[in-house]
Amino acid sequence: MPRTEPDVVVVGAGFAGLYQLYRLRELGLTTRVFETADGVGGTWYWNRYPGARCDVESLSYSYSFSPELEQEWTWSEKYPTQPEILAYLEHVADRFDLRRDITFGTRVESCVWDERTRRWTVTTGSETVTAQFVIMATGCLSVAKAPEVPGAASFAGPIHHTSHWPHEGADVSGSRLGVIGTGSSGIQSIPILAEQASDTTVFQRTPNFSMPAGNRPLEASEISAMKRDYRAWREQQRSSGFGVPVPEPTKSALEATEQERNAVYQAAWDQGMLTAVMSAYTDTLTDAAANDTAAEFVRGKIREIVDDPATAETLSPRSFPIGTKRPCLDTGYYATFNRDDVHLVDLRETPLVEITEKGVRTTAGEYEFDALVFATGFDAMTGALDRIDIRGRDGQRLRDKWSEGPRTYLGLAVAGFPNLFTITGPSSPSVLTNMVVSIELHVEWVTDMIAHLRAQGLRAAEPTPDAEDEWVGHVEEVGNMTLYPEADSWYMGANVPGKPRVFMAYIGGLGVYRQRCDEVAANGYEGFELAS
Ligand code: NA7
Repeated sequence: MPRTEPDVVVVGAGFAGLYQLYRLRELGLTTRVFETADGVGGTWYWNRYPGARCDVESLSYSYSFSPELEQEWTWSEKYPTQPEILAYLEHVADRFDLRRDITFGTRVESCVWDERTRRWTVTTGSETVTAQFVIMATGCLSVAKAPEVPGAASFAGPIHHTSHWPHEGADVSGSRLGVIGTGSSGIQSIPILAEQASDTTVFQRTPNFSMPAGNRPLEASEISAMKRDYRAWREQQRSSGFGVPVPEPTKSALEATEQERNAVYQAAWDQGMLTAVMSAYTDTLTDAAANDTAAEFVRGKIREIVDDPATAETLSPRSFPIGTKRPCLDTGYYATFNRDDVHLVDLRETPLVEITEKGVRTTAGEYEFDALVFATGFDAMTGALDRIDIRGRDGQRLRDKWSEGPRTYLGLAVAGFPNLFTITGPSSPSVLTNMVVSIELHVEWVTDMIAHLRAQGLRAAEPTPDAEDEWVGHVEEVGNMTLYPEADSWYMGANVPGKPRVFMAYIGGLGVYRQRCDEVAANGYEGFELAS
């Protein structure tokens, strides 16, 4: 029988939830994991659209905690596909016998702190359990959002959201297809969808910077070299800025001649790596003029690839600095617009008005389709937490506390919400890094803290308001030293109407952040109030 009074409840069974369960079990704690989906995988369970891939290389985007797992799993391509990542996570769940503590098909509806018992009451649709600790492994990109226009229910054909793609696949062959959204999901799927559909129209609100992924099968020799050197590589990952070791730039873009710069950017472009162009110089993310040299290089590439100059210009981002919205890696995205059966609609010129029975209406008129794809992204970072009724001390609701933007200590814990931890929570490096490395950091840190509390006979831990204020201020200060706040990005909450405009990630670097977390622990969990 599953326990109704486990030591810990973990919400979510993606990369974070699975590893958290593994660690807690190692500590000898009883754990219940609740997962909305019918299987493990989190993001990689839901995002099954054609072309879905991670944009961090396979050999880096995997757990480091088990050298045996590293040796026995073999990735097939430079960038892993969604089915391969999901197969990996299913393998992890089976290998470590994790499923027996996971309740699938179950959404957590509320978590309420009881000061008297120092326990959380967690309610799902079907049961109520109490636990000493609640760990939110709910993911940063797990609540999908639709375009904010009326009428979707009236459309006569199918509408597929990229993040809820049908498990059996969606056959768009021979269809007139409309796609709304040109973020990573749109950019990855549009080239494949356009090959299947008879005619494809892409509705673009903001053009994005994208670079060729240069995806390819992995050579046996590079796999064995990595398997040989995995330990050293993992160490470098852990101390790197983004969770992917890259050479640190030493020079300002403005100190280089245009010719030098273009050679450097070309090499970065050819490398097919997400951060290569942005990390070629020291000041790309902090100085507008330096940034524009990289942005202009990519715009030049768009002009080279796209035959029609007007289409190339529409596809060229000009409203935000490169890197301040998540850039994309693609396979043939810009060239897709050279096809006669692919059309681009600029929603800045002619905004969306509504979805109709026949298709999509903009201010320029109605477009008729047989099927629609919404590649319109997520209520990121806070969306999943906001949807659970989380009430801390004195009945305070987390969503009320965060009404002006998320406030956390280290992105890990929240003042007023004892024994609640957020894996890759807002104001941690999370989405600016290789997520698996950030997840491992948080899971290990939280597990160590719980072990410390139990060893000391302590029952509760909670950040002090001062520690939280200091961290929130620091995250903002570091963010303001960069160009990130200039973009209307999901990092800023700007893609969701009415959401407070706050930079929700920590850009100080993963290695620096790790040191800070380690220091906090070494100083007896400085900034936390520990209670018996
Ligand atoms: P993104 O990156 O948030 O992209 C969503 C796209 O949908 C983007 O082009 C949006 O335009 C567009 N969008 C969203 N709402 C609307 C409305 N109402 N009207 C028109 N266009 C709209 O989500 P993805 O799923 O592509 O990628 C998410 C992350 O997954 C990605 O960053 C990687 O980290 C992996 P906008 O730019 O807001 O003007």
